[in-house]
Amino acid sequence: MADSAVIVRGVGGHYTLHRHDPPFQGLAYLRGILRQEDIRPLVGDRVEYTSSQDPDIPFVVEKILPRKNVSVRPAVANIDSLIITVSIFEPRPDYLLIDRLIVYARKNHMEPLILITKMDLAKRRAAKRSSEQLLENYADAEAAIYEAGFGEADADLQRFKSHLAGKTVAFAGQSGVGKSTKLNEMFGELSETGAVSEKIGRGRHTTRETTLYPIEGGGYVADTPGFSVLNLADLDITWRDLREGYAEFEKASEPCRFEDCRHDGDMGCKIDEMTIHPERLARYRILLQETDF
Ligand SMILES: Nc1nc2c(ncn2[C@@H]2O[C@H](COP(=O)(O)OP(=O)(O)OP(=O)(O)O)[C@@H](O)[C@H]2O)c(=O)[nH]1
Ligand SMILES: [Mg+2]
Ligand SMILES: [Zn+2]
Repeated sequence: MADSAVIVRGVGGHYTLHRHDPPFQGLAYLRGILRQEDIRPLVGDRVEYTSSQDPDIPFVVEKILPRKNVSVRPAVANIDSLIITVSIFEPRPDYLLIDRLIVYARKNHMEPLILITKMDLAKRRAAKRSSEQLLENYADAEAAIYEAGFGEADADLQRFKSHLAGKTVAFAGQSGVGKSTKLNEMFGELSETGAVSEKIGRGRHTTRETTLYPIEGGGYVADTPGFSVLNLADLDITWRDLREGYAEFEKASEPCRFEDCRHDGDMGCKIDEMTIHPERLARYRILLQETDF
């Protein structure tokens, strides 16, 4: 009889399995047949496992259950929400990256969420402008926006945490925006409960591997290596996927009626700066060039 669990970590062919209810955690290797089939198990995969004869690695993964979705960068399966993390200061927001991640999340049936960090630095004029510009750009993008920072500026973090309860969520965003820091602030107590065997890397330690941390009360959160390069064509995103990634186009009071319209300034197209924030529209048109099919 095989039980099921979730892969929360994979290093050198060894996988840590976890289940919330009934509680279970253990180390497993992969059944040979799965290795031959060249299936690469991912963190987030739901698997069936049995006991092994090996006391050091007491379990065997027998089967990988069907995936809801797979994110490539970070490599995680079955993500419910993608936390697009952006800081208002060092590094400054990479708007094209945010736009790409929203499209990517929509296409892969993940809920896009925007977490704005370093709000405590909003007393600097440039940082404050960044936070305003973010809110303006994404006001109608149908991605919930939360603001967090050190000290009093982290008012939203607990509200954000409740939003995530029971879900499998992954942080994405440039290196240095505070993904590991916010994860620690929200779920830091995890490392003390013994739910995970090691402490989540803090502050200046750059994250190198993707690990899933069980969240108290159900769900998982993935800390991931930071990344800043993401090309839409590499992610199999077509121009139609791109267009569908923009809630603004659908919500327009005067929607474009052309079925095959790229909203690229074509004759008769109703999409313009009144439909969507001008900067977001300009970037959409840049991203169209990335989807060359
Ligand atoms: N002022 C301020 N600094 C922050 C905040 N959040 C994170 N930082 C700092 O930003 C730096 C980078 O934070 P990390 O959490 O390591 O960033 P990361 O996104 O995990 O980076 P990678 O793992 O490299 O992708 C650290 O020095 C943090 O202390 C914040 O809300 N306010
Ligand atoms: Mg990190
Ligand atoms: Zn159009």
